[in-house]
Amino acid sequence: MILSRSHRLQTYNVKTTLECHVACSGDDACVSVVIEKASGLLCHLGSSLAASDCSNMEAVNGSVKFYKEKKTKESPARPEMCKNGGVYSVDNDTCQCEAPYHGTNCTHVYRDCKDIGNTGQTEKRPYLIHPPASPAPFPVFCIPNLGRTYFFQQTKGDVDFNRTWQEYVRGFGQVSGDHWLGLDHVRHLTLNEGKNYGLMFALTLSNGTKVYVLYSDFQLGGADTGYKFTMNPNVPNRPPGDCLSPLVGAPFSTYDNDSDNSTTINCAQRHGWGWWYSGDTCSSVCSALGRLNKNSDLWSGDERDAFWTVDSVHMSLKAVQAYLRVQ
Ligand SMILES: [Ca+2]
Repeated sequence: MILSRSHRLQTYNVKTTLECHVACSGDDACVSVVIEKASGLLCHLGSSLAASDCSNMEAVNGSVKFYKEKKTKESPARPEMCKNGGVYSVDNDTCQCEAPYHGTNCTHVYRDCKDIGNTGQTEKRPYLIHPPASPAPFPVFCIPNLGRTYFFQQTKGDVDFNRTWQEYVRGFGQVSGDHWLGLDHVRHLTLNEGKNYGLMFALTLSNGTKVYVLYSDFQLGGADTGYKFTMNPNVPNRPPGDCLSPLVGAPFSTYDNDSDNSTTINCAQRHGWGWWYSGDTCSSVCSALGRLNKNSDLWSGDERDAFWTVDSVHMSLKAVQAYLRVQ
């Protein structure tokens, strides 16, 4: 049997079967080949998938030894198939997707930096992501191969964290530098279906020591809860300066939105940054967002300065990063 004439594009004499497959791959319309052994080898390029429909075949004298289908693309990349702003490229017959979309038809979306890492990208830089719960895409700083999506970072000390409620909700600073991603964005990230996130603090004490504190199953509530967070209460090895455990169930506070459960103190105003404060002690074991101090190992005692409590000693901070990573 060979392909019926209406499904035959070209017929060549070839010396090897390989030559026939090469001819097919060079012809955009070719989706199958039938190689007929006659006096020599006849190569029929076909426009149909011969294997799946025998009505395309007809009997002839001689023997068809085999045919092989050309592997079809995952999905046709025609202009109308490029979704979400993707642009069809005639040159390489693909959709050029606009971030945060990717895939053959630009229908897949990066939900976090882990998704970006899964595509093989490794460059540390800002990327656009779009968790489905978010009404729009937004930029985040990523370390893709480690799956890190930054929540906030303070390394230069050039961004003032004494901000309003609205700024803490929406985010501030540039994600390529010191910044706060925003409570709404983090909330939407932690709603990503099928993903559980750990929240990691990576701290550089002013004496050069690095301290890492990991909280698993971190989940941020929405505006209706005051952005309270939950997490796994079993913090491994009780890390130095377990900052968050005492604050589970506390709503977020800023100087203009005091929910710190103290009737006498406005903790955010006193310290100069927004945080989950609780009670008259405010934030007694850590200050990730206070002013950095690169010159003194020990905390100055000024409540506006950053510190982390390690072995009951308040240590100065010269850098702090916090990121979410898929568990
Ligand atoms: Ca108060």
